[in-house]
Order: sequence, then C-alpha cells, then structure tokens
Amino acid sequence: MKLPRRFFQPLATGAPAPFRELPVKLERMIHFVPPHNDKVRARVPELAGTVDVVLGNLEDAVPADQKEAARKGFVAMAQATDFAATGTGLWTRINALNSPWILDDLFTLVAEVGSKLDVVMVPKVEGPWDIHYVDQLLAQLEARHGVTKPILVHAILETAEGVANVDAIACASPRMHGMSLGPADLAASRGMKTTRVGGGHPDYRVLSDPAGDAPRASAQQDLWHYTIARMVDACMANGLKAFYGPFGDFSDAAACEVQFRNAFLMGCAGAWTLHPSQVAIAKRVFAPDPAEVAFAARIVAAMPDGTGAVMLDGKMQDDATWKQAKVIVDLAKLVAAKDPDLAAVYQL
Ligand code: 1VU
Ligand code: MG
Repeated sequence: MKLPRRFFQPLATGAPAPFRELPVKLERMIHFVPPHNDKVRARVPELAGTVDVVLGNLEDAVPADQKEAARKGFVAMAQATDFAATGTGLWTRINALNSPWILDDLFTLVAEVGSKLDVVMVPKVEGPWDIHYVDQLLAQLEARHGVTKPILVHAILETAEGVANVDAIACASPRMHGMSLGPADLAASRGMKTTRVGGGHPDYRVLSDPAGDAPRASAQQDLWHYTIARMVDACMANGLKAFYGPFGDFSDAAACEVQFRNAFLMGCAGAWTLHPSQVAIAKRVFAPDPAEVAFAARIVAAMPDGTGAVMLDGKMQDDATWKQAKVIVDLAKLVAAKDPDLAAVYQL
C-alpha cells in the first residue's frame, strides 16, 4: 500500500497529476454508441446535447472484424463534436485486458483524442492489479502525447472475482471514477441461470407461508440487490460513483424504470442507456422527486447549521436527516443547473 503522498504522484514523467477530488458532474446516463455504425454515429452531434455522457463502445457488441472500424469511428466522433461545450462527458469502453485489441485501443485513442477523453471504462476488472496496469499505461500515454487533464478509469463489476475484490478495486488508484454493474457477464461468471441482461427473473421469488387452502402470495425478488449494495458501499467509501449497467429488454420500459429506480434509491448516480428510448427513463429516474426535494429543502432550512433536533410534519429531524436532505438538495441543484424545466419545478 502506497503512502497518500506517493499515491497522488503521476505514474510517468510528464503525465498530469491525478485529481484529488472527482470533478462534480451530472451523469444520469452513460449512453452507449456503437462507433462502427455510421448511421448511429451520424446522430452523435445531435445526441450529445441530450445526454450526460456519450460512450463509444469498442468491446462486446462490436464484431471482431469491426474492432478497427469502431476505433476509427470513435476518433472521428470525438473530433467532430465539441462535447465539452454542452458539458457532455466523452467516454470509451475499451476491450478486455486479455484481448488482442486493448493495446491498439488505448494507443490510438490517447494519441488521437486523448485531450477530449474524460473516462476509460475497463471491462471484466477482476482485482486492483487490472487498474494498476491501465493506470500506468495511461500515464505513459498521457506523457507521450502531452495530455494535461488526467483520463479517469471506470471499472465494470462483472466477474465473480471482481465482486470478491470490489473494495480493493475501488481504492486501487486516484484515477478511479466509479463502477458499473455488468449483469450479463456477471451472471455467466457466477453460473447464474438466466439469459436476461439485467432486471429480475420470474423464477427468483419467495412464497408466503401456507395458510389453509388460501392461495399463497408470491413475490419476485431482486437478483442484483446484493451486488449493487456491495458496489455502492465500495464506491461511496472511496469517493467514487456507482452505476446500474445495461437493461437489455428495450420493449419493457416499465421494468427498466423500476430497476433503474431501485439502483437510484440505493445510491447509484446513473445507468447505461443502450437505446434512445432509455434516455428519457434515466432522466426521469436519476433526478430526485420534486416533493422529496421540497421536503429536503425544508429540513435544510429548519436546521441552518445542520445540528439539533426539530419536528417537521410530525417527523423528527436531526443531524443525520439533515445529511440525507443535503444529498437530495445537492443533486437537485446539479440537475437544475442543466435542466431548466426541473429548475423551475425544484425552485431552489
Ligand atoms: O430511426 P433511425 O433508423 O434513424 O435510428 C434507429 C437507430 O439507428 C437508433 N439507435 C441509436 N441511436 C443512438 N444510440 C444508440 N445506442 C442507438 N440504438 C439505436 O435509434 C433508431 C431506432 O432504433 P431501433 O429500435 O430500430 O434499433 P436498432 O435495431 O437500429 O439497434 C438496436 C441495437 C441493439 C443494435 C442498438 O440499439 C445498439 O447498438 N445499442 C448499443 C448496444 C451496446 O452498446 N451493447 C453493449 C453494452 S451492453 C453489454 O455489454 C452487456 C450486455
Ligand atoms: Mg460485459
């Protein structure tokens, strides 16, 4: 374990110093774009103003014979649009560290558009050693190509080994931005018996006790609760952000919304959107409810220095509920700064 002083030193001569604090950004959705698909890529300039993050995906879902086209498409996409002008993040998902494509992914992207790249999402992270490798390589490439803003790293939590090492991954480097749940690869890695991408499963349920001849109530449970809880704790304990990953059934907007909302309530900052129809869902879910914002603002106003105990509408408020209220008010302010409609509703 490095001492804090050494932890924050650049890993290559000439590389930028790592951030001490994460830049504060609204990241309700990480919108996936297949950069080898010319038709979708052509929509990116228009799309960029409507999402918080555009991610050019180079990994799974890109056919092996299109990897180079995806890389080139990403560079073209990054050059064609001024993402920073709309406060939109530009991310990429690189190929896995054991794949034949990873070196060319990072060498090409940092050389060509390193100064525009905010975050590199790394798939199938199994332990801190994977983050250390990417950290060192990015520092060398930043130094070589004169990149002055550190490129952050986001890990996908999608292997059983990764979940076992989630705390060590979270504190592996000051470059860490956050983590996303990868439910499809994780299900396979764990031997879970599902073909779904995220969401529940009709057979994962509990049954009420028998009571005579009355039919027994049965309720579906959330397959991802445990993993999301571990991910949120590991991230928040280290000042990182946690995200729900993909929800693959585009035809079931209601189930997507419920799954995203559970993640939001448990502490996640956003989710992936794979299709334009999911963007509105993420916008609805990852902004606090106006009634909650109004009540949270009353709590903050009732205890200006955040201490003491007061009653509001019959409910006790104290230092702890003030902190809960602050989470909601701070997020509402971040949303309001970007969304004039919600700014009017929140009235902060
Ligand atoms: O109306 P138009 O024809 O002009 O446009 C189509 C389509 O091109 C467009 N569209 C998108 N635009 C921006 N971003 C997107 N991600 C996107 N997806 C589609 O929207 C219009 C309607 O599309 P559609 O309903 O006809 O859908 P398509 O059959 O065209 O596309 C479906 C796929 C799945 C191919 C497409 O949505 C896509 O590639 N999404 C991203 C998939 C991805 O990145 N997967 C990897 C992450 S998940 C993972 O790794 C674990 C499972
Ligand atoms: Mg995956």
